[in-house]
Amino acid sequence: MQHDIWFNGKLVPYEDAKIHVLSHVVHYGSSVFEGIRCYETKKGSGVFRLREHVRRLFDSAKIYRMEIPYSIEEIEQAILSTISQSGLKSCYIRPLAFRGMGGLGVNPLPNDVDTVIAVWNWGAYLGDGALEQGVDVEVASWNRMAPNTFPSLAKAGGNYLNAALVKMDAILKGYNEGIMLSSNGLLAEGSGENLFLIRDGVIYTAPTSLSILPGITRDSLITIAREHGYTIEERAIQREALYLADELFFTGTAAEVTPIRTVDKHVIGEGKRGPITEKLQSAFFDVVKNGNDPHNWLTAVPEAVSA
Ligand code: PPE
Repeated sequence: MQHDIWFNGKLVPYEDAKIHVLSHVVHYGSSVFEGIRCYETKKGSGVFRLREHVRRLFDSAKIYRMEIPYSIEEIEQAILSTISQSGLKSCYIRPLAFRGMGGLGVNPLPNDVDTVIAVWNWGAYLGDGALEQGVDVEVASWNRMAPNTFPSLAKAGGNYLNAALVKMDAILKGYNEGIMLSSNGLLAEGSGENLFLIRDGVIYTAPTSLSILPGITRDSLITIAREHGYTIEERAIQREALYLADELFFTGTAAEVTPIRTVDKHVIGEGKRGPITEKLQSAFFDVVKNGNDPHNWLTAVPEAVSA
């Protein structure tokens, strides 16, 4: 089903949410966006880490000198009402701010900033069965952007041209996903996920200084892992450590917590979801499915008021 889209302050029917072909974003990728999930928990529908996602949207916009003409609170409310009006109990939420009309040419400063919020159903991101069985991945031949080229703290549309190269190569070779190295050859992240590595009971993940997106699921998993008594080290990791890992998994809003079973055809651990991954994954799903939420990570979605 196609749901109404919030477009510059108003909900409009799906078919009417259109932009002009001469919008700046179409030519230069000048957008910033978020991916957020709303879960149907046993205690009602809740949006996972709404404040953190909306804050990252504003951070991304700030980096690109894009002024979103709404406050953080207004965008949060707009997200909640877009979900309510859709009637969806669980969904993926895509807020996006982009440079619209105002003339072409690289300089985006004269162009309007338009803001939209869309919601839809999005199942397992890396394929059916991925959450239980794990996925097969390769190390991508494309690197993550180098520092001071494209800002990686911004979740910007243009960054995903690089991600799309990685994803297309992986799919065409029969893998589910590609893992990118940083410009100096150290482990970074997947095309749309952060990466965790486990060896001898210690959990490792790349620091944000290696040009990764500061993932909100990553942050949640770090919190959960520490609460379960694990040591987590954010540090530079060499490529070959992937092949020697006991367990590997991806995190992301769309990917949630997805185990990795092979990398470049090296079998990781037992070639299936490992025990620590399973423990952390079920702790994550206990929050978003069962609604056991000690950190207040979920924001309740108000029931739609029928007119
Ligand atoms: N790294 C990248 C490059 C990335 O795109 C995402 C999210 C993450 C890490 C994880 O971040 P977080 O969602 O805050 O935990 N990728 C989004 C877009 C996926 C897409 O195909 O579009 C997402 O998961 O929503």
